[in-house]
Amino acid sequence: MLASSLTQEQRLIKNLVSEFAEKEIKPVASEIDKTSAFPWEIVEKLFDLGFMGHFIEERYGGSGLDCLSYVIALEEISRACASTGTIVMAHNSLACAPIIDFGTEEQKEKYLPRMCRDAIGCFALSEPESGSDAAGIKASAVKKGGVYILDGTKSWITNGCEAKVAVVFAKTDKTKRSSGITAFIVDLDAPGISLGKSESKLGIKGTSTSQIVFEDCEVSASRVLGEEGEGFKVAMKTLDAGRIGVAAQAVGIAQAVLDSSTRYSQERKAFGKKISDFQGIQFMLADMATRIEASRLLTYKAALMKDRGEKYAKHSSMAKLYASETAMWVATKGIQVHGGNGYTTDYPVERHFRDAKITEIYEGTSEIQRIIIARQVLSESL
Ligand code: COS
Repeated sequence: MLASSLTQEQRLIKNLVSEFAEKEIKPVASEIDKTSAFPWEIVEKLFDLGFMGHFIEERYGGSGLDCLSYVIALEEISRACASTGTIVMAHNSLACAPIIDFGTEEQKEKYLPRMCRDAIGCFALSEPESGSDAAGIKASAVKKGGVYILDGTKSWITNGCEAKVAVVFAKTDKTKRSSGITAFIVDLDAPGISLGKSESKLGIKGTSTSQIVFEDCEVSASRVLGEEGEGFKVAMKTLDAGRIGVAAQAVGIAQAVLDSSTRYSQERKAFGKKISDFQGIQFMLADMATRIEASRLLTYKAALMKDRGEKYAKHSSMAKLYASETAMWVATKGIQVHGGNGYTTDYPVERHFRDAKITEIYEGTSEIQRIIIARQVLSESL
């Protein structure tokens, strides 16, 4: 997918986001990382620009845009600041998207206008003892008349501290694994909800990652998202799409490393010449650029398949797996190009290195992506 084959709208979005990211996000990215401060000012501007309601139809106040323009925007945002990319992604891919895809008209009218105006969303699936094994969650939702009583602790919730709305997964039938899970839309200011442990992380430090604790929390039966017992499929389909976003974020982080490494190699001198004149450095830059382009193409392909209504789960996992491992590889090489300087906080590559790591973990580890891809490959050969 060459830039020239993007639609005019997609090219416009690329230019708009890249200009915004360069001017407003990149200059403060290092400070966000150092202070671990949630970038409220930037997020408010992203709401105003329509990027927090990317997929939400215009009739609810959103931008009604496609997945390809989403990955283009996310790459540019994450290239400037991976923390901001994560906040945008958790909100759009994991909180808004399942409401768009599985919500009733009443649920959409109640939540989507707020979620493209100012209400940040989050996705509460993982638990202290259940990450990769999503069907093993223990949180329970017991039906009593017209309400469900939610109990349990959700862990690693991106945007957990700032979110107003959560898509929460709980067992409505504890005797079953995946088919006993139901998804709910939950207002986080309801009684019986509190924040638990807040994580201190290696990277994406401008994001909050916290536990959300539910104790005798009443949720109306009208907030069931999809059908009772269908929550696991809601989660899996949401993650199938969400992983394309993580791939785009990884491409953005890797591109930032390449930008920085290319610039550095043309400024830094050793043995009387610029280090970019040495083949050892040139080969690293060439390999970085090639792997990034391959990751971008896989990501664009998965996004296009989704936009065209084709089956895309295998391609989304392939894009996420390859782009995230590329980001980590590129970040390691980028530090090598920078030498001792790359190991210090004077240069941004050490931040990119720390930020890249999460893309191999969240929304399904690299090992989970390999399981999903292998299952598909094996079933296609039957
Ligand atoms: N879309 C729709 N349905 C899906 C699906 C998908 N992508 N993946 C699985 N299902 C369905 C299966 O078809 C099966 O349905 P039936 O019971 O009707 O046959 C059901 O869900 C159970 O599937 P499966 O047996 O494959 O579940 P597993 O427990 O083996 O788990 C993996 C599958 C490992 C893929 C899943 O647990 C997973 O993705 N884990 C990672 C979770 C994750 O990304 N966590 C991060 C949280 S957000 S930071």
